[in-house]
Amino acid sequence: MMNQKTIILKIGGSVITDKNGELEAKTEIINRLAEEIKKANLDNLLIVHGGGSFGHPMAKKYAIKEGLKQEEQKIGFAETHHIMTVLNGLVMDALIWHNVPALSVTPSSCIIAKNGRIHLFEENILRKLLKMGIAPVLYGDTILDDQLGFTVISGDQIASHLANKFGVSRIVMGVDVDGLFDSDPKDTKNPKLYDQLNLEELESIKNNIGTSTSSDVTGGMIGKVNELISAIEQGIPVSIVNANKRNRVYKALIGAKVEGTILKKE
Ligand code: IP8
Repeated sequence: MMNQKTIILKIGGSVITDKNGELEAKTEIINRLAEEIKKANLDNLLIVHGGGSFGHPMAKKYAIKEGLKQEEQKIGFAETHHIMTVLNGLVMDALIWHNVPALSVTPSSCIIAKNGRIHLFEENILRKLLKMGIAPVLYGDTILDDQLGFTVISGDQIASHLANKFGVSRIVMGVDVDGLFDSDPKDTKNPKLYDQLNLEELESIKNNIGTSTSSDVTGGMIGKVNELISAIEQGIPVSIVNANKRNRVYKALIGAKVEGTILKKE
């Protein structure tokens, strides 16, 4: 048995990479987040990160999410996975450098999808690591799919799936904006930040949520919210905070009051 309920931290790809560039990691931010994770000192943490300018452009170029249709996509499948291991390596470097006991768990080696949704997940390793106080680190990845041949799954889908399976206490989403706004904060002047939304409210404002990360093959902010709904329905609260701003992830991890949006069932 795990001592305390697990907390999931999902770090957005747009936080740890420059989405305007190609294969540009933001190593200073990765290091600062590793420092905040160390400072939070949790022995029940599971970390998931996104793909940003590493995974998405390549997944798009080879249409990996849509599945295997042509021979030429196979190298794209392999390359997209590989480039995600490179980004993951940078995250792991920072975590280990900051003395966080963390172990990379490769999604393509423990998950099989069916029509783009997680179908089989070998979770024993994650459970054992968590029991030992070692943080498993997963990421959005290219994985095999029983129907499509292969596909892409987002870190959000992994986070939400594990939240439901493990009955976690909460999910912290580190993104590149202050939380959920009534309009796209990257395109609008004076957007209003929601500090708390219940499921009903979330459903009613969903269409106004910004699509500024539409270069994502996995759906940007709307995709994120849609993935999280099943976890919120299970009563798992989700805090969305700006990971670009110092100590917001730290505060959310330790459960302190912090600027951002909390999504709750009621
Ligand atoms: O950034 C997608 O993960 P996400 C990963 O969490 C790839 O949506 C391979 C594009």
